[in-house]
Amino acid sequence: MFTLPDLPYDYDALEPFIDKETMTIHHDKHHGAYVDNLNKLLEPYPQFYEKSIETILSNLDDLPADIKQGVINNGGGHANHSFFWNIMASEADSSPPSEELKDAINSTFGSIDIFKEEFTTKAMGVFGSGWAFLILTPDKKLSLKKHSFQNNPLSDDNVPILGIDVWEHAYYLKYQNRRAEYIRAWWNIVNWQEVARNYVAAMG
Ligand code: MN3
Repeated sequence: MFTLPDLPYDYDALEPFIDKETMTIHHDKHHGAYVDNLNKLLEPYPQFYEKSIETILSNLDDLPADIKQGVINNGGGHANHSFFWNIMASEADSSPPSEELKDAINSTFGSIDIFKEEFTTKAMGVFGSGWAFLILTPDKKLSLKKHSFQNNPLSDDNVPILGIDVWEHAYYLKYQNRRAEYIRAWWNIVNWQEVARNYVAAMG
């Protein structure tokens, strides 16, 4: 069985950029529902309870056809949100990118500022519900990618390094339709240490 992980900080830790009420509903209700639905889908196929969600999403062809799309949606939702909570931290706990990550971003995008601009443009360009990701491709290149719904980068053999949830449930209570304002605020609470760990792990 899959379980809803606790947030790695308090519900109000990301204030004032992401409010306590949004975090509570987003984690307990939205992420919670993805986990519940995933467990229900896998009931007839309990062998999948033994696998990690990352392994399942990396090998979608192993899934029975009748649950495949459901696992993409709900397993993706579980993996994406588990990832998302960890790449954020309170403003006090967020620190600048490590030298190694900074060098990689600089050589791919030109500078951290250009990277942030291009990432923001990607996130603004997601039509409807979805995510923007910084990924590491199989040939170990950093790249930006939009994903609809809960499709996870691992299913395309890419490793997520950083990502932002731009479903309206992630920001509507505080920012209503102002996605750009949410994204601008979000940069203040990126946990660059965790992002750097993701990068180092993906580089192998
Ligand atoms: Mn969400």
